[in-house]
Amino acid sequence: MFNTRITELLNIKYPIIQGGMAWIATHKLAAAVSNAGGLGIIAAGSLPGDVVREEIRKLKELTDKPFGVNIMLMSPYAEDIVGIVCEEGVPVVTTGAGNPGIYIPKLKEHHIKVIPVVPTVSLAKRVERQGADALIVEGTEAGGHIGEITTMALVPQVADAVEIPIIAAGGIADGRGFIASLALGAEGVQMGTRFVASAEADIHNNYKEMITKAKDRDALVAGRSTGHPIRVLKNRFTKEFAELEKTETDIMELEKFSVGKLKLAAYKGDLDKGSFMAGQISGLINEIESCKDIIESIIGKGNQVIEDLSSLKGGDKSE
Ligand code: TUI
Repeated sequence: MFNTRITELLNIKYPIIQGGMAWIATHKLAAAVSNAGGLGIIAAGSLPGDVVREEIRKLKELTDKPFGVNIMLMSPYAEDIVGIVCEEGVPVVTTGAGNPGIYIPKLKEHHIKVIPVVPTVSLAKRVERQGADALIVEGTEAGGHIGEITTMALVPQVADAVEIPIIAAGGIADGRGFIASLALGAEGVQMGTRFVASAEADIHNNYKEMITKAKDRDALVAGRSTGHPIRVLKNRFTKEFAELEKTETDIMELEKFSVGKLKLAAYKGDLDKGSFMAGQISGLINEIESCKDIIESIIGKGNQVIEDLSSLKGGDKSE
């Protein structure tokens, strides 16, 4: 049942990984996903090392299943976090927002499985050469910091370009997206937005409701002019940010305007000033469910989709 190189590599029941969303992916969410048979991830985001170490220890009290830590490479603490995951015996590291190449040798020495997020074929090939164990291939449909290529176009191109197993991300929230990803050559999926709108996500309820109420066109891209585009749900913050971007405001000012706004969304649920990062698939998500229900319904619906598709099989038009 959906046993792939990813379930084998990570020693998990289902090939479903939780995204490492800064300020959202705490030990509570990660434990719920790991206990439901997926891979839960703690997001280091821009947290200092001692806080991340505590999160790892709290997670270990809640699960004996495999889990991971996401290292956001633009964080000033990225190098410290690499040291901490090595000391704490973390089994899996995912990385985002940069090339993790310089850290891979140390992580591998500590027998940590390294799975970078890549938004292009060229970076996929480079990190494979540098020793990555698998890749998370993330399309522009995703929430937060994004690349430019869609999941549909990027996943098969990376699948053809590398030997290591790949996990599709960006725009996936149900059994149809799961099976589509496998059809494109992925051996697992990573979901962020779907798990933000879960019962166990330890964030303000307004964030979850922003997602369940969102429609197909509500997840916009802000900050293209800064070189760090982020996908975020439309609100007063995105409107004011877009207006600032049209003016001569320099990049440092723009970055300053957005710093801290994600925390404001996650902790305070500030509907006007918060930055509610979320993917284009928000429009598909209408209910807050437990991580166990989310995962089991994806697997159940996935089996159903395969069955339905198999009736299309065959090429003899005369039948
Ligand atoms: O990292 C993410 N999503 C994030 S990180 C984040 S915190 C943040 N906030 C404001 C500005 C910037 C970051 C919020 N959401 N997803 C994984 C991801 N990684 N998406 C795209 C990339 C990526 C981009 C460029 C990975 C590597 C990369 O490499 C460039 C290079 O150095 O070659």
